Amino acid sequence: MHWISKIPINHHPKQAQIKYLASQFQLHPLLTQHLFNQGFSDFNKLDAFIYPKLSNMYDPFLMNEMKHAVTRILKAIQRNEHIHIFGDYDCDGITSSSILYLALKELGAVVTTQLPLRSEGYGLSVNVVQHLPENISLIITVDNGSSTHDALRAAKEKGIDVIVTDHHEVLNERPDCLVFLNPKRKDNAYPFSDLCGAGVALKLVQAIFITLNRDWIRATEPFIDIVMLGTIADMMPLNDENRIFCYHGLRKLQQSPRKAFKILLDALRVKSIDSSTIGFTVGPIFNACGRIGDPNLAASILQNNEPTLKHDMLPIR
Ligand SMILES: [Mn+2]
Repeated sequence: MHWISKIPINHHPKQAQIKYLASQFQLHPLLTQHLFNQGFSDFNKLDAFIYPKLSNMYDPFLMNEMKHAVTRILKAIQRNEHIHIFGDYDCDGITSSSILYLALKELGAVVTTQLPLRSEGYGLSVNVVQHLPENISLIITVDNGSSTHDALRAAKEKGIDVIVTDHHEVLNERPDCLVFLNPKRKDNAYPFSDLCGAGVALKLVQAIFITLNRDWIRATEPFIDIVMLGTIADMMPLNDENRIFCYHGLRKLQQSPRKAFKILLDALRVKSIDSSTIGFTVGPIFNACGRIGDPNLAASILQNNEPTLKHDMLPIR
């Protein structure tokens, strides 16, 4: 066991605190010492690690430009503007667009989603912008948009506002869009930069609910299984805020799965669910939709409260 510290507990300079934490959490002193050495060195930090809590999610307004994003979206809802969510064809794109769609729909928005086919290429393109229905006045990208400068210019020329929400590295300057949400932007102020696209979408939803004075934990919790799927399928590190999403998302999937997941898990005859089930079974099914078919179909299953799974969508056994 290579991770065990070479310092025996009785010689550790903080042995009193480690023993105290071990007794408080009823952990083996050796494990507590290891966690202590990994930075879980006081009661609150260890408590947050062992019992991940939705209330420990970060303030979404720490993300640069979040307030501006919320203001524009609420204005669009109030004015009955047509909001168009544009995602990506992989599982993260499917999940991020579905989270935002479901939340905005619940708030009474006029909203549609679109994921490109793989043959159409990644990200918002000039071609997509040019073929949008006339009445769209706000595009929200999810899981893409940080480097799509030509498409943003085309949208600007058509008078369409664009809120870019993304988590990919920002290759050039800030894209020329109305709002730019990305925990990887160079001047990022958000404390955790390893969110996936679905994670960024969830932070936006959380910020909208906070602004509307809703109980944001109760309002955000219904999407926790979807953000978990996006986070694991996009191979994000399962620490920090991602750990909160995945802990609660996996529990929800285990205890009270939404209908779409229930049908899928029943078809797969999956009994117990952990991150490997998502990473090696459920995630690849959603990713495959974008690889060999139409990812919009997979998204519609998550976005529909009464989904049906067609027989030809089941994996071959
Ligand atoms: Mn992604």
